[in-house]
Amino acid sequence: MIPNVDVLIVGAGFAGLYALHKMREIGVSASVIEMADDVGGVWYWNKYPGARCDVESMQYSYSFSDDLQQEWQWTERYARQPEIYAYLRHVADRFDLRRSISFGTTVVSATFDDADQCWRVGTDKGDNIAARYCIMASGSLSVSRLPDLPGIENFAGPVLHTGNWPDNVPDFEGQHVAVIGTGSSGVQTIPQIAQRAKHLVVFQRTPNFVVPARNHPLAEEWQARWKSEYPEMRAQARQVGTLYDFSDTPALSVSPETREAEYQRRWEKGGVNFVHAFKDIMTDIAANQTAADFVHERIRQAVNDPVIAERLCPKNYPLGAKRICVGSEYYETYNRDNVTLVDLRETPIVSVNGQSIRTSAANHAIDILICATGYDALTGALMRIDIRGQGGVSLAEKWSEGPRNYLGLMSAEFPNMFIITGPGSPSVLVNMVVGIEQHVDWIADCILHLKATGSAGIVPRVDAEDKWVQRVNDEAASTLFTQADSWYLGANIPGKPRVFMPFVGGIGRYRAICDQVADDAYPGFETLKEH
Ligand code: FAD
Ligand code: N01
Repeated sequence: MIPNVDVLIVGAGFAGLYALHKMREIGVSASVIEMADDVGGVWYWNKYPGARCDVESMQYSYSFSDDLQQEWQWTERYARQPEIYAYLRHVADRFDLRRSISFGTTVVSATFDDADQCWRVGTDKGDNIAARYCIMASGSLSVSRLPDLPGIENFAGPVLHTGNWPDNVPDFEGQHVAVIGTGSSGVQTIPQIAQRAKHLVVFQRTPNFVVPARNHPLAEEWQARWKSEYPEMRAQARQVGTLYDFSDTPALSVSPETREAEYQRRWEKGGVNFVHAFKDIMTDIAANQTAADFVHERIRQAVNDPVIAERLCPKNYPLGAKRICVGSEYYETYNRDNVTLVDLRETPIVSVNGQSIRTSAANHAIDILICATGYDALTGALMRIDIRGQGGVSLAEKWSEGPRNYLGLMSAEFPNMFIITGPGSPSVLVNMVVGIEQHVDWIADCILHLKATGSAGIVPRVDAEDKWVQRVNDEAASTLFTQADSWYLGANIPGKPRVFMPFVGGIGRYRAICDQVADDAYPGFETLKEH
């Protein structure tokens, strides 16, 4: 049985591992519960061909230990999944974290005990653990979602989800493979599968904007120089998330030629940096259209068949309002003879049968079905746990109209439960390792403050929470982010409330707000007195 602890952490990805290390550092007892049989989180589950990060490896890594960042060698500009997984395994071993992690165990309930002022956490193994604090490091993109296709349960071959990829995957060679979904996961895996499969059919519902990665091996000297500059680089990243080349110039303030040249320069360098070519791309639809037009032209250049090229051009939402994708040879893949693109808006799937997928226009013979169909993002992992706060109030009921919390960190009536990179925080809009470290450090300071002041805990006030939720909504409404049916809004999950969940104000501003709250002795929160 898992023993009682001061801090119970759910999840052993980037967030849970650092939280455990930090809790030990501040001298509180902590343990982690993880449903997988190893550490890694996303990088344990997403073993699909082509999986890699799209924040550069030198930045998509922890900053909390200089020894760690100096000794670890990345091999590519954007590390592949096996390398990031190896890195997280190394972190677990290097900091002796495994002895406090219970693997293969799922947290199913967490109930606040008003009398004893602690959380009582239940698992699928029958544990009942008392912990004063809970840290929900359960992930923003950890609950994968299969599509509701008529007859999918009758499909005779393997049905794989990119976010829950098994170790023993059948060889794609000589097989008829289908990929449903063209978000970041589909974009990464489609070119890889196309190289192996006899035939690949891509079922696209909405095309995405895909910028080239321009991935390459990392030169020794370049990595050494970067490491020597880590103190300054990490300090900057704490303000901006990722060290992109941010512009202060509005897109329409320059000539079309200058604009084109700037887009071209960024296109050639590769990566998400493209979106930061002008300062108003995510706030002004006319500015945004110039970037979209540029990408449309690149698609038309890359794809030989003009009809297929038009199908691949996203036209009904602003660039960046759905998470921009970073790909390698993505558009070029549609020039291959063994790849077919099916536009589900023209010809929807009618049924899945034993060995085929039937659309309104054709029957496609399929041996292996790959679903790159995304996640119940940001709230999904929390909603799967029966979380009950003061007086038995249910988090799922409280959030039924959309997530409500203060600073994205804690929800009123749920004392001592901290949420890492969840809704109401910059979360998935920034380099998530930076967001994770900021959250964990803030939580550690908060726990130390509570200990120093002899408090049994902390809980947000409802009025502070209401104001924060309003602010998150208002800031999002002033951008173009709300103008697409994205998972940021829960639009990919039938019945999920349509609320833009992350805080769009950036990690620097957000950090300043959180720090100010801590410096001012936690206004907007109430502390619990020891009984
Ligand atoms: P996760 O890594 O999701 O870990 C959460 C863990 O909690 C999981 O292991 C899960 O099994 C466990 N868990 C959940 N519920 C329970 C429960 N009830 N009981 C027990 N265990 C539970 N972000 C970037 O900033 N840059 C990138 O380049 C980038 N690339 C990505 C690529 C892919 C393929 C994906 C899917 C995401 C990517 N992300 C990227 C986002 C990614 O989610 C974060 O960067 C980061 O890995 C999140 O770490 P985490 O620890 O918060 O969550
Ligand atoms: O998921 P998605 P993802 N029938 O939700 C389609 C991170 N990530 O796993 O847009 C047909 O983006 C759906 O279509 P539509 C990153 O933050 C990063 O790709 O809903 N199609 C869409 O095309 C990313 O944003 C990397 O119309 C269906 C696709 O499936 C997030 O994870 C790599 C369907 C889902 O796209 C999620 O990415 C991978 C249906 N019933 C992931 N249901 C990096 O490169 C869904 N779709 C860093």
